[in-house]
Amino acid sequence: MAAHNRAIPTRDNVKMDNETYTQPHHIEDVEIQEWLESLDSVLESSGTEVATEILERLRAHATVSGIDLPFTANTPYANTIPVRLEPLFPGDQELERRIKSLIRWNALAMVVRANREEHNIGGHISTYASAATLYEVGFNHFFRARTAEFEGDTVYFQGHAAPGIYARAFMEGRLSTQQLENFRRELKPGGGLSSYPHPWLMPDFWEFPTVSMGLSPLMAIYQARFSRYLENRGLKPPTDAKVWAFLGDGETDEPESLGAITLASRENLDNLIFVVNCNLQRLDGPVRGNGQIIQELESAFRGARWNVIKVLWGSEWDPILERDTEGLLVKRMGELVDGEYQKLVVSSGAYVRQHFFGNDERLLKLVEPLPDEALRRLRLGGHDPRKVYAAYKAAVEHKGGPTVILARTIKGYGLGEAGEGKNVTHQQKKLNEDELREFRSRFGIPLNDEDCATVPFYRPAEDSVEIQYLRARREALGGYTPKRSIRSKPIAAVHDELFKEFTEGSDEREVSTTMAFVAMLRKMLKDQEIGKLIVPIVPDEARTFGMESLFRTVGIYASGGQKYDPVDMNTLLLYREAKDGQILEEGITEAGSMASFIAAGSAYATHGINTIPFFIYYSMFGFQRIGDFIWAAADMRTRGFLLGGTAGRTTLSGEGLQHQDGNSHILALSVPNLKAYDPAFAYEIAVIIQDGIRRMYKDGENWFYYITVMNEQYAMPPMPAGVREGILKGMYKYRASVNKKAKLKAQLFGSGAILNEAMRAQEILEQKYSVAADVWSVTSYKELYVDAIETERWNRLNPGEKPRVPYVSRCLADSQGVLVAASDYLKTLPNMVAKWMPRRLAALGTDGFGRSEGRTSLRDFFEVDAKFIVLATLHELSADGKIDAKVVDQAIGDLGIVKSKPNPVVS
Ligand SMILES: Cc1ncc(C[n+]2csc(CCOP(=O)(O)OP(=O)(O)O)c2C)c(N)n1
Ligand SMILES: [Mg+2]
Repeated sequence: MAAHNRAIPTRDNVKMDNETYTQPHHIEDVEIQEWLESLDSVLESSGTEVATEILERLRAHATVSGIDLPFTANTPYANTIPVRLEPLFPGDQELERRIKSLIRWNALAMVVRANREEHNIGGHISTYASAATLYEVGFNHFFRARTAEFEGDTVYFQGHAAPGIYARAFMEGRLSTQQLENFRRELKPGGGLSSYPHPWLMPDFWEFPTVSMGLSPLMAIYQARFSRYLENRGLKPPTDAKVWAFLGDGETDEPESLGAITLASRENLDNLIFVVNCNLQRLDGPVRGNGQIIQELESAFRGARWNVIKVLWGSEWDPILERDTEGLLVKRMGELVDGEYQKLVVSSGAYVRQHFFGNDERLLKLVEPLPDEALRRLRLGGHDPRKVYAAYKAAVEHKGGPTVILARTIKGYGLGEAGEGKNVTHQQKKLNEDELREFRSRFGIPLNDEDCATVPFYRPAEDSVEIQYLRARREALGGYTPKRSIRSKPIAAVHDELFKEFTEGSDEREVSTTMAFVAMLRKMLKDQEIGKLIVPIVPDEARTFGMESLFRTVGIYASGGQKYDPVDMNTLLLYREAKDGQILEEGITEAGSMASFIAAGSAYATHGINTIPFFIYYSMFGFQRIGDFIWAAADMRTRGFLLGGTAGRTTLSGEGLQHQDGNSHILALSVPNLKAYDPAFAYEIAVIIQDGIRRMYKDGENWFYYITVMNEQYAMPPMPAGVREGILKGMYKYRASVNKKAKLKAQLFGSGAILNEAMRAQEILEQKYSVAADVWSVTSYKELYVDAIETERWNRLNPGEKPRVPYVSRCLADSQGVLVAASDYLKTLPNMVAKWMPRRLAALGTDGFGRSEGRTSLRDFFEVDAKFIVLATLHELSADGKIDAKVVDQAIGDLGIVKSKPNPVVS
């Protein structure tokens, strides 16, 4: 029967259950009662292990006897931890409640005041309102700070709960009234607080950007795994530090949120704890109005072998549940869909009695002694510190795998008419005076009516019991959190020797820039100082980039070691996995690989270790696919190298439109602290990487790098003298024309593998058309652009001073002739610096969809090969009146260009 297979109760099977239930059930009940009682007695006399064994045997027996038991990964809609196993709450619950209430008030005040000050400045009240207990139990009892002796726990805070985290830091005396006053107004004198957790904007406070939903759960998983990687590789001692990730229930709909949960269990990450704030609502309305998000998540996580702890009902429910010897109440709890639960939140006690308990006389009886008001105030688990404490304690003590806590809460808890449980609550930013007073009274904030109206921030005196208690708790846990600090020491060496070999050329041997990079990586891995710090990351693409020899030399990280003899054991390039393996072979997940890159590239702060990640991937699956993770990496001040492999729309042959990347350098423009390079030669890469390591890991600058590498093979020339600065700044003259007498002149700009096309064009132009052309290698249009706009800005702000000249203009100041640029990326890349060039620029590029074709045909199709560079040059000369248009027309024929060919931009 279909209904049998449902793990989650829906209206249909609820109805079915009810029908079964309304049949004469007397005998059935007695029987059930007997079974339950015998289980209870086993539990009492022999404990849970024996009871589990019996149930498992019973299940097996049932299957053998032909009973088709429905599969379910769900447990009943009840707390996972039974009352009898609840630990004692170790804190002063009343005092903690008072502190929490004050934090609630200040968080609310921050948002309300900000929006009074400036209409629509935004901010969120209801997310923190629902999560306050979840955080406060953590702050008072669990989150250990980073200290000199202990690395500390890592906490990913739900982005929209930021006001609550600020309000706590205010109570701790870490943030001033003025800073709170300037919430979301960072440009105010004295600074303000950023809307959400942004390490870029508050580098001493926030560690992890979390507000783009779905990123933090995935980052947290890889963070926890990276911690183990550091331990297994001997880079840090093993600790019991935890990674906590707080997420919204709505957030779990992002594919990234649940996308890597099997990695966490596969890797036995018992250092990882997810806390899902299940307020059953998202921005627009219920997360699963017609279903149950908690049960859905439970089955997903249990299916992925996580330890799932449901915290659904508060202590007030315990005595009622205890009276319910028949299990009717738990059954009823599992019947409601979330839309109904949400309705109960906003309803009166009488409504709850009638609509929740009212469908069965026996249920009504259970709550008969309770007045309506008490029914309305039956707390949910996520608002009960005792229940939350029990769950957290169980989570930190759990061994062998990750834990997820599904905590039921109310969105906008305590806002009453102003939004508690209402669909509009996410957007609530303004409370009127009555609503403020009600909130004040409900949480016992010591403010009179008049003061209340001005929504002041409230912090008890330094010597008050509240502040003393809060400080003492944090002291016991090592200090304050969140707090970001750079804990690593800069590296020492400059590594000239390491890179020298790559500046000497390949002696006519044809190699690709990818091969050159891999050779550099191999060499870096052997270096005394940085070797062990290198973290190579690949998404199942090592063979694509010729990195398989590294499997043998440094090994693939496998937390449990290699449990089998690899099929290629006796070969040189065997697939070697090891507990201390260095390569993070992530499998086919660019998002996961990027999360590893972020963990490794921010370890200088999180762990105080200068790990240097090199993440190499198909360039098309980088910015385009996981751009938001790259943006988060930037926010986090992540350091390291992204290598866009098989780059270039015409350099990657055969693969067609989903692989051929002509976009990534355009997308890289948008990341402010990213340096993006499109190098042509091995020595250029060597210069960029060496300088990058110096800047990031020696001088502590907050950059990260994007370098495209290609698989077209050609001889790598030795490095000419004096080009180092030009490589880093974005361009240098690579090969000047030897023809000093020619009247016709041109400057050709090439990048990446297309530089070779520019050089071929140079030869054709000299030999066939008497044009003396200089060839420039443009390693980074982004660097040229950023320098130019900065220079322009300086000039604008310093009108009386001698104007500065952008680097690109300086390079070309004495140049002669027409200007033609060609790259394997969109035409806009060279065009964006055209205005700082001394004359008009003709830009060739690869706008349009890729094609499955060979390199030669692709370059012809996209019009970026030598002949099109020649044509563009001649056309520019003709436009300048230097040659006749007929020469150009003739050249089209001579060069073999077909005028009627399709337009690559739109075909
Ligand atoms: C990727 C992404 N999409 C959309 C949003 C906009 N957004 C912010 S909060 C929110 C609803 C959050 O609901 P939930 O995750 O349940 O958190 P709650 O506030 O209920 O705890 C949405 C859609 C976002 N921040 N990130
Ligand atoms: Mg929610």
